Amino acid sequence: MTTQTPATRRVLVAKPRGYCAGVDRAVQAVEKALDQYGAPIYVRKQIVHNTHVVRTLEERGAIFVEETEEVPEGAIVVFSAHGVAPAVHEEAAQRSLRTIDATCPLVTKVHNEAKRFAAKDYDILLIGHEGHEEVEGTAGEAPDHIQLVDGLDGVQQVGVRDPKRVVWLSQTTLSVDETNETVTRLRERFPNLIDPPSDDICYATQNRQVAVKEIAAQSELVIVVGSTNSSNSKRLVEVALDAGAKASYLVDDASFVEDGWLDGVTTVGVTSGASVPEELVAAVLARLAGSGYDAVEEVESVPESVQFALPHELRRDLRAG
Ligand code: 2E6
Ligand code: F3S
Repeated sequence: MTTQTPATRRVLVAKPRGYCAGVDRAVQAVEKALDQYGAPIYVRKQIVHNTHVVRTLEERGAIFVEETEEVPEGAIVVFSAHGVAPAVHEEAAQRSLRTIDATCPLVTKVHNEAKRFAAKDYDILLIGHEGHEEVEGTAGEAPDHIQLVDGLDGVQQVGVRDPKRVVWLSQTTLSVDETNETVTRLRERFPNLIDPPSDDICYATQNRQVAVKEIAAQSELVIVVGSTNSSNSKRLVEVALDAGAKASYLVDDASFVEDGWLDGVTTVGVTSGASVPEELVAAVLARLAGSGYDAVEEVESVPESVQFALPHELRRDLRAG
């Protein structure tokens, strides 16, 4: 008679995961503004799309508002990492607000591309998710020249003035594979479509997708830590499913992990979006260890070492102070 030993339950943790350079810079900008100027510091929109980050900063004295009109005259307001339209800068100046712009430099790069192509009178097809703050900010740079293409379904709705003068740009946090498909379809309609001068989907989005693909191919279940309004985190769930995971879920923290998800699962993959503090991943690993998944292996797919300097307004005052 042969006895079967149960397969070892294990966890594969993707690397890179979690904070990107733009999120680290934006969160630090609020923290350092609180240290330098004292509470309250106003922040327009969620500084990054993570409920835990927002709550922690609120506990330290940050006040999150939807629009600059909610900020008292003369107060300090931080603009979120997702960027703002020029009209928002103008409103803030009219209200004499002191602004700290925590827009990720890689979002600013896309704004600059939009301005440059609009100045040359190109039609710009901006691939992105309708209603997302980043897309609203980028489109606000040149509303007369930019049309939103929200995935494959948006391709047929686009109309351009001159098919020889059309460029596509994108939101920074899209699925690389889905965007390639959208571009292929756009190019079928507009064969002279120009590519962005460099990738708009940022390094952090791309690397986290490469890393989740690697663990998803070996896992029955992939848990992605991230908030429900985080575009890049949601894309990791889709990419994991496409890469072969039987199931994948987005969780804000360990308390959302359900026992039923683990039925019959030997290997669990774990990763996190670019706006997610590492302590939330550690808590998910502890939760899984409590269910017998205590063999943990980190799978590094791409080395990452990008860092950004703090916003210049803050650096100036930190130097002076
Ligand atoms: C700014 C730009 C891109 O929803 P999304 O993925 O865009 O945002 P976060 O805050 O979850 O991720 C970081 C980020 C900030 N990505
Ligand atoms: Fe910037 Fe990309 Fe992070 S655009 S905020 S580096 S996800």
